[in-house]
Amino acid sequence: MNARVAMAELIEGLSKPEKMISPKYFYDERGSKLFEKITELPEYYPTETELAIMRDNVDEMADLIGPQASLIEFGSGSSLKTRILLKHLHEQAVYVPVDISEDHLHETAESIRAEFPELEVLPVVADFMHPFTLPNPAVMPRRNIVYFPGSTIGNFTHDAALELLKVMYQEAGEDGALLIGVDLQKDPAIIERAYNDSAGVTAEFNLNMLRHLNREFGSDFNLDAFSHRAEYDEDNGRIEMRLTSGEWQEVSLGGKDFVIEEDEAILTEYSHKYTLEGFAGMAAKAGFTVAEVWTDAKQLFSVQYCTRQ
Ligand code: AVJ
Repeated sequence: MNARVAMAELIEGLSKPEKMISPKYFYDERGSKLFEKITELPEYYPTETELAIMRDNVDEMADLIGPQASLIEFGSGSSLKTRILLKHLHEQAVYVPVDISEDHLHETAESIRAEFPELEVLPVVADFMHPFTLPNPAVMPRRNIVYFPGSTIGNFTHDAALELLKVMYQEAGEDGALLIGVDLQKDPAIIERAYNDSAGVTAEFNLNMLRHLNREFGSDFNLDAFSHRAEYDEDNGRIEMRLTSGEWQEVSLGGKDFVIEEDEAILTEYSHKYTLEGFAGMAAKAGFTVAEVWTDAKQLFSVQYCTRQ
């Protein structure tokens, strides 16, 4: 994303009645490391639960996907989950990671190539919120499988999530399918604990967003004044993460000044949790049928295989 567009978007968010900053600004180098640490926390159940679901069911997934598929990952994961899937696919044909960050993408592509020398890896630099052109592989794949692990879908409001599913529908093509990780609604106490860990890593991750903006966009947020909040909103089925300023401050960004009142909060992230019915309903609006759902014994998390209707 170009710097001028990013600046305009940041200014727009900070000009809203409730100030907000997109969760994509979490992920500078330090932020990515902090997220890694989050995934290893005892309270943060999504990563290890999804990984276990993949490990336990990957053979069945590979059978459903069939041979010579093109795996199109939205976001350049290079995660363990992706590797497990690639390892088990039958006659794996092509891996297409799609990401807006070129650096990250090429790093991913290189490490996947090193691990899977037979696999054709064709990275695409694109903003996957909008349709993009798929690369031409050496051997025509039998079908496209869009892969979207990690419950990243949770970051999007229901409207935006539906738009994204429509792009996935289009990229999957005629006989294609979607394999997606979706975090589930459950006892709010379990969810709130996952976003308010006792070691304070999530708080540090949240705060790092402002550190990132200060460095990259020349703003002057007083980091010391902010504290981390994460609350589960049961009506909307989502975690809402905020940074609350304990003091009045005036922040300048891109030539504009923003007043932050004492105890005013900036919204930094939504993390939506779904019921199985809720997700199926949204997927149906995008043209998908949920054909298979795998969960863990406690029904904390799901991986869902969706075919085009
Ligand atoms: C990467 C969006 C799936 O929502 O759980 C973790 C990000 N934020 N702890 C999530 C996150 C705070 C994470 N996602």
